[in-house]
Amino acid sequence: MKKILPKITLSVVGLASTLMLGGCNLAIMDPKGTIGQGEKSLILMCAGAMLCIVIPVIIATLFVAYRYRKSNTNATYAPKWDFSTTIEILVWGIPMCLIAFLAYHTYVSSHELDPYKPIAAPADNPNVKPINVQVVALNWKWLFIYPDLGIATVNEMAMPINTPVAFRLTSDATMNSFWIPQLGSQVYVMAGMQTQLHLMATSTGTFRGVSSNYSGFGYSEMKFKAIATDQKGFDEWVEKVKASSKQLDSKDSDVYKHLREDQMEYAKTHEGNVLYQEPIYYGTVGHHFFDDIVGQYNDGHYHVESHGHSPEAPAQSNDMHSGE
Ligand SMILES: [Cu+2]
Repeated sequence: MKKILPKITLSVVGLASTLMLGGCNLAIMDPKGTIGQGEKSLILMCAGAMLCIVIPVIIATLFVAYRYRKSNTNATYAPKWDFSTTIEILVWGIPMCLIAFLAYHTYVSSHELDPYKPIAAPADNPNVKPINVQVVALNWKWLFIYPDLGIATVNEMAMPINTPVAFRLTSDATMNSFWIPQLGSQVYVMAGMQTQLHLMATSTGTFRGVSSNYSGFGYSEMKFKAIATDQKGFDEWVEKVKASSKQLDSKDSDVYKHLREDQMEYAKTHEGNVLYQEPIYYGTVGHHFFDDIVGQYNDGHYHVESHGHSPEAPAQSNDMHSGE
């Protein structure tokens, strides 16, 4: 025992420092937005609550094994013993309290951090309007459309800080998952479907955006930059994108077809060796671009049922999407 203890201490210290140093890369533990902050608190609270059971159980196990070892003749020897009300209350009562505690907080936070729930304007800036961003997952790249600004970008998006961002998301390729870890909540995208996400950055910076779904070869390289900046920086970014002479007119345009297909061709010739693609700016984008992309999978109908959180009145009565 005396020889084992220092070894255990060493490995615990080693493990703990690895975890803490690793924390530098754990983006969800370093949130830069309201939703990410809420998710971090929830993770820490749940882990803490569960450790309240795990740690005493480990200590009790070691204590019982040591105290009632064969060579200890001082410990009570009770071969006829078979029931203890105190132990029964402890081992059933405490976990039941914990499950009730976790259930309550899971329920409350599922509603509070619901990706479909619009984020209220911050208290110090109550008149700020949310900005709308439409996201389309393409093959190994992300397309961002700013419908109100008439611009689009690939693999780079920007948002002003302390301003809610309302995302509508879809895919024009395989199923995928959109995630900016430091801002919170990953959301799935699927061709012909629409999902929603609301995020708000509270500090400036350039955050990593990823495809967090195992969608196949090369998707770990499907990354984008999410730039959170002050209003002035955002306006400058918009001007920079608007200055681009590139256009995305419609989903049938050659520009879009090329954008959609080029890396598919690339994959065929390079056996899926997908490289990170540099951002592209489009100074103008056609009207209803996003809706047309959704609609092509739904006989032209772009109002897809949105799981009870309908953001706008139905545009069509005979929705194609009814198989749920
Ligand atoms: Cu659905």
